[in-house]
Amino acid sequence: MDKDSTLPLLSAVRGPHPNDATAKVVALNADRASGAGKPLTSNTGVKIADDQSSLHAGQRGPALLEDFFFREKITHFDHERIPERVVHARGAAAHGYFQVYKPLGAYTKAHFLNDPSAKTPVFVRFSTVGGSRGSADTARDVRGFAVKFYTQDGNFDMVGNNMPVFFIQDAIKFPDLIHAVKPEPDREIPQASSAHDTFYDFISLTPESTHMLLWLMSDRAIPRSLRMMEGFGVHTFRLVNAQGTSHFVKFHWKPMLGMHSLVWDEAQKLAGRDPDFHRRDLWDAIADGHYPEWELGLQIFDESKAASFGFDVLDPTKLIPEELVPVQRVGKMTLDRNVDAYFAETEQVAFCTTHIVPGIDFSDDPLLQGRNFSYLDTQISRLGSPNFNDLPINRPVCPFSNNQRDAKFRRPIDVGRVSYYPNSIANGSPHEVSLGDGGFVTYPESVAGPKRRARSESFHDHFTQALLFWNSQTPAEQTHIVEALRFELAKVQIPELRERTVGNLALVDATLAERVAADLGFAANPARGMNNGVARKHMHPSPALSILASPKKPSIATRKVAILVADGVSIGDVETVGKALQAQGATVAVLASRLGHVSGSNGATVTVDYTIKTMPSVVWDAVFVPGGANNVKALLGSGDAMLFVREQYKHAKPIAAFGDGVALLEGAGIHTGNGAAARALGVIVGPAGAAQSGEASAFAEAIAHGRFFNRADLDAIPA
Ligand code: HDE
Repeated sequence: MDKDSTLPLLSAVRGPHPNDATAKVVALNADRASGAGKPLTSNTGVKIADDQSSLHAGQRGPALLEDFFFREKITHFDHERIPERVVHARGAAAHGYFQVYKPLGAYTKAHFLNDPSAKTPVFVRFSTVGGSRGSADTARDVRGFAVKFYTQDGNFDMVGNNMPVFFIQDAIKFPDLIHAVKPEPDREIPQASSAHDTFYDFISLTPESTHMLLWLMSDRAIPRSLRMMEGFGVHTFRLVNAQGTSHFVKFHWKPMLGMHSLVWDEAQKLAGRDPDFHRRDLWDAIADGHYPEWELGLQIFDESKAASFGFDVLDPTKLIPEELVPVQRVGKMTLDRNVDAYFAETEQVAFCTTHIVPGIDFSDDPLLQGRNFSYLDTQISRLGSPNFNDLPINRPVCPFSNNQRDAKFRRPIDVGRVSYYPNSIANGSPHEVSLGDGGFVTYPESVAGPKRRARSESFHDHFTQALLFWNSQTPAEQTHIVEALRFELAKVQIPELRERTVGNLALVDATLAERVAADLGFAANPARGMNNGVARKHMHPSPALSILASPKKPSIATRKVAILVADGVSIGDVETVGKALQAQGATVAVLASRLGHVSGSNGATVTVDYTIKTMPSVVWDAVFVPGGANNVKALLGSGDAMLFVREQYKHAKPIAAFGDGVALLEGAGIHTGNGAAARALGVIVGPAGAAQSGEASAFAEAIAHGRFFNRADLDAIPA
């Protein structure tokens, strides 16, 4: 490195709207406004000469009612909040596009699934479920994964989650579930956490939720990044082709970066250190040109195949193992543009499960049927009017016309005398459209039977798939589930709730229940669970349900690596490792106790990107400690640096140290002994001096691998 030079460590290609040029996106952007270079005016366009003082009588007298500038501004401000979403209040969103790989006409007539040349604009909002709008991103929770496709045939909203099943089978239980998980109503505690009595009271009395409870306690509930999680439509839907033939379908989103998760201690610390961790990660990745991508996956099957599964595909507490029906990857979604205005876009976007297009239809899943009522209703409450689809972020990009009129915030100025159909005064316009010309026709499914208020018997097996999920996890993931349950249940105050929950777990698997109970001071007892007498069946484990067993691309793209430095650092080490990792797409930054420059052992300097205090261990995927005797002496004397490497180790992250840098790891209690053994634990130790490229690539491999849960002594590390 040249004297005074800096590694261009933080690539910042933050250009405006890279896809502004495409016609469809321009349509979405039609309402974008900027005040740049323009005069300040009132909302009616009157130019404002003084925005610093309100109008008063005399020099020190009272305010005057006639101050229309002041009143307009304050009144607007007083009304700047709308009700937050009753669930999924905390979110982050981005624009992008979807492209299908090849026509899917055999299954669906939906245009956007048939034209590989079409880039269908999308808007995607990710969210947590339980917390309020200001809560932390890294809460243990389900993540919402809602995609609005602005297709030529109208908007299609795929309002999914990052887990393929749900807690309940019937929508009438949704208010109860949400009341139970939200802060308790008398004290409004705890925020964004399921670890409390009311949740476990409800959940343990609702054994159908046991499968989803295990997902919630798994690493799926603490994703490393919104860009590194799967998405699911959850319910069974229908695809309908031009001949009117229907197939069932389950929707999947597969992240191109593979799946990665946090560990629980890290997630909790992040909630304080950077409550915007996921939002920031998504924003920065897109701003830096690292566009997140997912492949759309479809599990397609027909009624007779569905009948052979041994569970009901209309039951949203069940999934279809990929080994039973493979996931076909049919297209790719790319998010390439951040929002301009959080409120106008992320807050005002209105997803409805009823927003479907010809070629897609509902199944009779009772949860989906209930959702089909709820979303339209909630948007009217949140956005104040049935005209919410007139908001720029919700408007279709295809033409639309009908006889709906008026209501609050009506935006179009409808022309003419006719607001009804049929009519002759407007020559029958706007007119109905036949099936052949793209009119939506509901799939004519036969229905029969008495009206009844009861669950189908085919919904009664609550534990088979919970066991499938448990058996499909790697040992490390099973341990995380056990630890999460112990954590949550130890926060529960009423002993009976703990025992009933563990009783349900015992109905899934005796070992699971015993391991959880071991820390809670009682013995697991299946008789305490909610056994409805339906025998649990055996299903073959499904490796696709495990994050760690799922195949990953060996990539370190967008992973964040910290280099800890102080005066006297070996610049050669910083360069070798920094450049090697950057060349593979990682984000590398230099951290020291203060901003500015540190001087290297050879007289050159390195620019410091962040202080260790402001960007602590939990926000990084890996750490490198370069050599340099004075460098390491200073770091050994820094509690922040010591905590940093300890936490990296405790959170199972890859660590590398060269030359004198190894002393910092040893000082922190990290075993660096036998090189090969340490390497297998994700600790890469290199020599002092120049020839370290082998170690640099071993470090990159360790970062691509992710976490090293094979470290046996994690609990002993004091961090
Ligand atoms: Fe939702 N859900 N939900 N939900 N849901 C809402 O709509 C509801 C369910 C999901 O980013 C609400 O606009 C009922 C399953 C996402 O804006 C509301 C039931 C799945 C989002 C609502 C469910 C979801 C919501 C609250 C049980 C995964 C956020 C605010 C029958 C497939 C969308 C709003 C966004 C939001 C109702 C269950 C996903 C109240 C009644 C299952 C991703 O309408």
